[in-house]
Amino acid sequence: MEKPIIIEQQDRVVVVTLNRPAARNALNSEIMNALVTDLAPLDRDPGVGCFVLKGSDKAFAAGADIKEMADKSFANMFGEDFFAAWDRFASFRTPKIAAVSGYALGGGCELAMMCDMIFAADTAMFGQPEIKLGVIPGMGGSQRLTKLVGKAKAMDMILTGRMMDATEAERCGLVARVLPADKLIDETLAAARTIAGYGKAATMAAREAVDRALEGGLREGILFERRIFHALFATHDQKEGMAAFIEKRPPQFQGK
Ligand code: CO8
Repeated sequence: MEKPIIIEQQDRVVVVTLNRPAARNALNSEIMNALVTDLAPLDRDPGVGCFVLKGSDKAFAAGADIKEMADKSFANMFGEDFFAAWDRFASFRTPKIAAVSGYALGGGCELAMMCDMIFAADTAMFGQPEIKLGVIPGMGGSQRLTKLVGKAKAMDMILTGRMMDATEAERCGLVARVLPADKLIDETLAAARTIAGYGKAATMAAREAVDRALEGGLREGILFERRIFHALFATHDQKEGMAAFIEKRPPQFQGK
């Protein structure tokens, strides 16, 4: 049987490929369980500095698996706390980049938004079409999309179910970079290698600090950022990074 995800490590970068191309990478429980279980030890591994999550050329992921959900009752969904395990993926502390080519719809768009940033091929199409199925986003989309693109665009996407192309997604802040489809993976890997080349304590701290800007109030976020900034002065990498700058040489980060 095909594996639900493929994991390949290239030095300090781990590339994860969603592997249900025939079903447009519809996210079923198997994919979810594999992602949270198989990536957990890599997330804790100091030798892993960045994750890249990708799908196929046609689809990053076309949403939660509709066939798996269709017959469930409220009691099933609530009782199982269906899809709650995705929160574990979102809370991985290693920086993660979504490389989106083709469709990122429903849960696929929500999965991309759980990553720290999205690089999109010029073929990418984003959407939260759940309204067409009689439901609403269920993997954090109503919250994350609104934080990322603002109320006007989020309401437009979620209430009409329309798709947004890569250019619009970049313009409204959903996407960090738009790239020609044939350059997507190389450019994403280059960024991932850059991130993985820095000290992991600093990159983990940086993403947590940025997330605070979205998750809490400004006052609390600024204090949180300042305290983490102070704390990084206890690391080897801060001493090394600043010394290397002053001595005009490349830094040798050790992740501690
Ligand atoms: N679920 C299950 N199967 C899917 C899904 C999906 N989301 N998307 C595509 N597939 C399957 C199709 O059924 C088809 O299967 P088969 O070959 O057996 O007929 C196969 O993938 C290929 O699909 P298409 O022939 O439709 O491929 P196209 O390239 O013509 O179209 C699209 C691609 C536009 C992506 C189209 O497949 C589509 O619209 N898919 C559904 C998109 C959608 O509605 N997504 C939202 C799903 S709901 C959701 O994500 C809620 C998340 C929160 C849940 C959390 C609960 C707590």
